[in-house]
Amino acid sequence: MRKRRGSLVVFHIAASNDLTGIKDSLIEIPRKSDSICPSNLNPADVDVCPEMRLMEELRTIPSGRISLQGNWENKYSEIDDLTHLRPLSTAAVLTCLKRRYAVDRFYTHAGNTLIAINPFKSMPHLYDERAIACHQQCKDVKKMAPHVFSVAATMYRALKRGVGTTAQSVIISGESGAGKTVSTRHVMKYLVTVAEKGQSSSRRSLGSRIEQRILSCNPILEAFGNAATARNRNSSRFGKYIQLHFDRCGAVGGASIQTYLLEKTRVVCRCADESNFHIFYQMLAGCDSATLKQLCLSASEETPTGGSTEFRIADTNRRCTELHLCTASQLLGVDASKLEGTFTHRTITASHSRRRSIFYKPCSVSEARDRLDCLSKVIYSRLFHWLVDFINSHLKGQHETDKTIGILDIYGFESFAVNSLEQLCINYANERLQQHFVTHFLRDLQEEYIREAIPWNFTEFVDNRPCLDLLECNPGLFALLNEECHLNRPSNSSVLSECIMSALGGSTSKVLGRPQRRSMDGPCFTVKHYASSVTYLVDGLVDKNKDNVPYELTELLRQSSNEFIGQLFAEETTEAPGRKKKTVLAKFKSSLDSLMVALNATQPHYIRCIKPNVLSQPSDFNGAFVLSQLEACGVLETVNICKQTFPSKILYEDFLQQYSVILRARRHGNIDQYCDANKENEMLIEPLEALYRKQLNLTPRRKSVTPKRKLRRRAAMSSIDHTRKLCAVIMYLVFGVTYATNPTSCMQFGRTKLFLKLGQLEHLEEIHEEALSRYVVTIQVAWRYHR
Ligand code: AD9
Ligand code: MG
Repeated sequence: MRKRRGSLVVFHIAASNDLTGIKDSLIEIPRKSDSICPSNLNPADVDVCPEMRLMEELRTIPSGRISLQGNWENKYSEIDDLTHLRPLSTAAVLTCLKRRYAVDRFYTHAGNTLIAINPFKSMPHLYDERAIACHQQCKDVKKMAPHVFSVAATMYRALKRGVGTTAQSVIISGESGAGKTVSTRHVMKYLVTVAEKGQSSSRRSLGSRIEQRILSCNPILEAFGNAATARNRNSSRFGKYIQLHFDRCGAVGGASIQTYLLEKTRVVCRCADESNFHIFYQMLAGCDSATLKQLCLSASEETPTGGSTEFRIADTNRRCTELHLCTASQLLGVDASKLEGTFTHRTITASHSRRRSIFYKPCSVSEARDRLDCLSKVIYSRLFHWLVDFINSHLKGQHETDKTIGILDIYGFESFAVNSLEQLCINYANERLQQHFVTHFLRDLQEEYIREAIPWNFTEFVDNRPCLDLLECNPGLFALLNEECHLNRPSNSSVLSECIMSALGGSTSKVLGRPQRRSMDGPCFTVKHYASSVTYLVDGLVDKNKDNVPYELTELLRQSSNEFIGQLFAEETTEAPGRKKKTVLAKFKSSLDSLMVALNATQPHYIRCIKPNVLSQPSDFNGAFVLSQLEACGVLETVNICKQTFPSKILYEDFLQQYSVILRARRHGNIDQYCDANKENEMLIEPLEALYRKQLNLTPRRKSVTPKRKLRRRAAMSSIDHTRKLCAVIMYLVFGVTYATNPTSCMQFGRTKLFLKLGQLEHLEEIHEEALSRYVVTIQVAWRYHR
């Protein structure tokens, strides 16, 4: 180890994406006494060797000569944004996250994405009123440590600023148990609190009602839609997109909730060690004895436990007694014998020569059992949707505005021992979100830079389009399964599996194949999702996709003497026999299409929730497990791109409209002089002109410029150029020397837009507010003077 001018000299990892190329190179970092804080951290300071333990975790990577010097661990934990890592490597990213996690810094920026690692322990001070107030008061997000509130604060400010796309959204993704739902709650709490605080006291009392309603809808929805699974004791079994509507002053005017595919099969069947929806247990534990009696329940009642299907069958047989039938018919408000009839006989309608005949065909035991299950599922799912509609009707605002913030919390990626249609849908939803990220950020952004003529090195990224094509295109998996449903014939799993493999899984297919090892009973196929490969059991796919609800069952419930049950089935959506029914996959796809349309109309923000270990334990950071999640969502590519990008973009006209007041407010004194923006501009433009031309590559080649050409060029450029010049002047006024010495560190001039670095817009906004108040005061003074 050598020392250079009192600074430590260390080995650091080569700028490769793995640890294989470890080499000792020398870099200099500040002395120990130098203060290192996120805002003044020099990127060069963060080159640190990862320790040996990291190497052990990344078993695939051969160990090399590494040594740790000084208090390096602290240096890593100070890095707030992974784009500051030099060199950027997988190991550096992982070490940084691990160090931060060890000192309870669970949030880290990865450019435009916030990485949130689940602490799995209660940290109330991180989310209390003080934390909210701190984020609300701080105008520049760059000055704050990364936090879920900083994403919410950025969205709220952008919404209030009202420049460019005002509608905002945050897409919270990650695997099951990673912390999406908890993050959603925090974002909502922040927005609602800040919006409420900003109102006058009279408006606040009016507004607080809606705000309280918005916050209290979460526990209700979670009671009915969440359940304990093997991966998460409070797993969301439905997806939700919550849109908060704001008025012009930034107060919450209303909200709406859109839900996606409730996993209703959980009511009747689930894996071992998993539970039913929370509400069943909550009711048994919390209802008073009179209510329990009314519902024919006792506190000692067992809800059916999970288990294999054979277990379930025995359970069902034991439970379906005469008494149960009577109780069910009494509660549902239908005739017991009619109810029994819907389980035991199917109705067949035949039409011939203008006459319709109805036949009743006895059902087999398994068919009767399916019908019983179907009854439970359909009642529960209708109840859930009624609840969502009810909540929505109470959150509806007076006026719809385009000032909205959407929060998407959708079930995390799933891969179980046995995967069926539910997992196929859940993983498809995650593929769509990943594709949104890929297209919106990794591809479109890079393409836009090229279009706008901004110097750019295109970064390659992993596109999950092939997997989506396999699932949703025609021919594709969904099309095949839907067709099988419409053929209306008993489906044979082996034949269907072969059909899928031969139609879609040719030797060239990179995303569909046969399972590597036999893990499930029955034919199955493996899809290579962006997160990992998942093997799906073919058995049951078609039936679940059909999701047939016997017509006679819904008809019976529609005529229920129980008003509420009758209401649930009043607007009968079940098609009468003979009509082609939309499958579950088709419905789910179209609901995701609409979601994507909604998201595309917003300025998206991303939170990637990461699960630090499989067992959901606090203070346990499993490097390999975290790495697989980071790789799956392309964090390294994101960081690479964000390092170079200018995340805020704004049309020149919008920029001037919003910030030209900064120009005017610069000058004090006489109002006439003050308003003479042109004079001011000319004074500032001159010194900037050369710099500006250089940046735009407009410097004319001396020899070729004749006076005539010069005049023509000036005339042509003057109108577009003038706008850009004014933008440059404003940037100079706000960012001063930083801008003058290195303009590209702040901004880039595109053909139509100005591109700014992270945090610049917030800083501009701060100056803008200050300028605005000064300008208003000056006008008031001048007005008084003139009077
Ligand atoms: V799933 O896809 O719905 O199965 P989520 O939603 O990603 O999953 P969830 O938000 O429910 O996971 O978090 C799982 C558990 O992690 C919670 O029940 C908490 O016990 C724990 N958690 C998550 N985030 C935090 C946090 N910020 N602080 C403390 C947390 N604990
Ligand atoms: Mg959840």
